[in-house]
Amino acid sequence: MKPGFPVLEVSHDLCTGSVALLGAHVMEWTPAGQKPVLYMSADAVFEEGQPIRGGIPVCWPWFGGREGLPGHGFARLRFWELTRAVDSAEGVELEFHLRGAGDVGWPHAFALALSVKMGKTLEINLEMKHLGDASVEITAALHTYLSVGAIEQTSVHGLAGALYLDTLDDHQVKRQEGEVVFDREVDRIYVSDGDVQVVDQAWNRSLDVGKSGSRATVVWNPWIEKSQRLADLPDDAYHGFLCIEAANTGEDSITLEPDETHCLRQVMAVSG
Ligand code: TA6
Repeated sequence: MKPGFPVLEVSHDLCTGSVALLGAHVMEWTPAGQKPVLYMSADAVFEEGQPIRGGIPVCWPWFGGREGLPGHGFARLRFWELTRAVDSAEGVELEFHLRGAGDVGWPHAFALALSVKMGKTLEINLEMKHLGDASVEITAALHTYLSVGAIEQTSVHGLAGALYLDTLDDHQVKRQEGEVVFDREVDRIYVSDGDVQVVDQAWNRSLDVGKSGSRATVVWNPWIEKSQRLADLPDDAYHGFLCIEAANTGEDSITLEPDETHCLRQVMAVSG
């Protein structure tokens, strides 16, 4: 299904990619000579007001579900404005803005800026400025879907020993023993401000995922039953992706005073 709204296509010596104005949503990033790094569901829905299943959904001003409100906030459901596009030998830089005097479930003025630097690496910066007149608590995530050859032969390194909230087991606090591996649904909020490496044995490659402005890393794979339940995911989709999300959630929510800004950043590179 082709989007029914504007999508910026990037074609550069170092990579190809695309970014939708809906949600300033990075949909594709493929470094030259590589398989696509971002996963996009073959059953994704491209309609205003619907989240896109894949790429990098921007979850703001809340992460997760809220009664009667859109899951993961409204920012990914709004059309952003392209304010900057620069092509250079290092790649393409794009910047998008979303400003509002308030929105559904969020009666506060705000200004968001998302910058995308796409080349041999992919860097996403979400700058969130609170323009209201009292402090607010925000949760957010860059909800990145990464393509892998086979989830059963994929492991996430860099979280050994970290505490995490297991959202599938009553949000109990547990400690990660060894690398994160996948043989069931995984939906965990790790307490971590560090980088991780996704080791994809099937495609014989590793993805280095760094971040800043975040002390929570969400790791998600829907596994079989949830893949079958989600209408915008093929039944076997769990096999070919995982989410590694730079987040401010769990113990790492952000409190912003009026005119205060917070920046959430994620950087990806293919290594090995
Ligand atoms: O980041 C993990 C998660 O919160 C999962 O619980 C799952 O719901 C996923 O996000 C997808 O959320 P979405 O609203 O995009 O379907």
